[in-house]
Amino acid sequence: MTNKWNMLVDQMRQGSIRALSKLITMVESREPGWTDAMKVIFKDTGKARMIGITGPPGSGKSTLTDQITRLFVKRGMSVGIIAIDPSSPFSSGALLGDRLRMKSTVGLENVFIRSMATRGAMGGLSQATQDVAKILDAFGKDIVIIETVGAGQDEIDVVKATDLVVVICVPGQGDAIQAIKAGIMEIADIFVVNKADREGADHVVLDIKNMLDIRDSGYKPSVPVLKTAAISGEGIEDLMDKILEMLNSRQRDKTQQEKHLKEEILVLMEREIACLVRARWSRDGKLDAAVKEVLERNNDPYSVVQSMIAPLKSKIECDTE
Ligand SMILES: Nc1nc2c(ncn2[C@@H]2O[C@H](COP(=O)(O)OP(=O)(O)OP(=O)(O)O)[C@@H](O)[C@H]2O)c(=O)[nH]1
Ligand SMILES: [Mg+2]
Repeated sequence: MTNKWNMLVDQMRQGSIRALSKLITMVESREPGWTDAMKVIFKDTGKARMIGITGPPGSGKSTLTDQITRLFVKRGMSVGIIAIDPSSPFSSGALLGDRLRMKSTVGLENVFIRSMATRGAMGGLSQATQDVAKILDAFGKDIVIIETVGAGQDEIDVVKATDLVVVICVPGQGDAIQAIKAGIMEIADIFVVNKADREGADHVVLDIKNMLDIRDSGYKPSVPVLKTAAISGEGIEDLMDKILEMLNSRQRDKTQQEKHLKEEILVLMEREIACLVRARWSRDGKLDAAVKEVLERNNDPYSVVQSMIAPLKSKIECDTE
């Protein structure tokens, strides 16, 4: 590892917020040497619990995150927040908005907030988010909260990789359940009906419970449905207790972690291979030449891909024999 990375990792370990921010930026943008840095950082991970908070735009995710973070801190825990912003290619805009929403926790010593743009995440949003989460874990955060609207597969993958998924619904959005993207409902560990100060919250609770009953008619995994008014803090303490209770009961469940790790290793491997092949074929215009051949119908895309991976294929097949 180069001196620059070494210094940053050391400073981060000693608690430097500046080094932490810098490291995150460098890993996020995949600066050369990032994997070596992550290898070292990984040794310090595995202590933080990751919570995914997702729900439609404006449902109160940031307000709720702010409130619950305050309670975690009150109980002596240190919290990292990753807010994923779907709209802006730049994280600064998102940061300002989230800082406004999270005003009671911004500036607290034990809280670190980071915004990430969905667009332009190098190496895929899910992987980039997991890397940032690991750095926060290594930094010593007890809890890492990831906030995302859960639109699109990328964002669903982000929450899937957490230890516990909280899905927020709100009354007054027509059919509240319809507002939740397909694929999100299935991964919820806890449902929260926020804005319970508004009319119709009980109705949404019933709708969700009915949906759970229908879905799980054969068995009862008992996904809790809680009501909150994040704006006033109502119900947040109960939500936190539920989250901690569920996290504790899963403490020894290694299967989930194994599944996540396996998925992560495979995704990393795919990207590494793709990078290698891309780099090789971009050199000396090999790819451009192949494209021209295909264009002239002197070759086809399938054969090009076969020859792209041929050297790897023979090596890997030899290896396993
Ligand atoms: N009435 C009411 N308003 C709330 C409640 N929680 C949040 N809000 C308001 O809802 C609006 C959106 O809140 P946010 O916390 O920014 O929601 P979000 O889900 O993070 O929004 P995005 O990140 O933009 O998707 C803000 O004006 C909040 O003040 C609540 O419990 N009751
Ligand atoms: Mg928000």
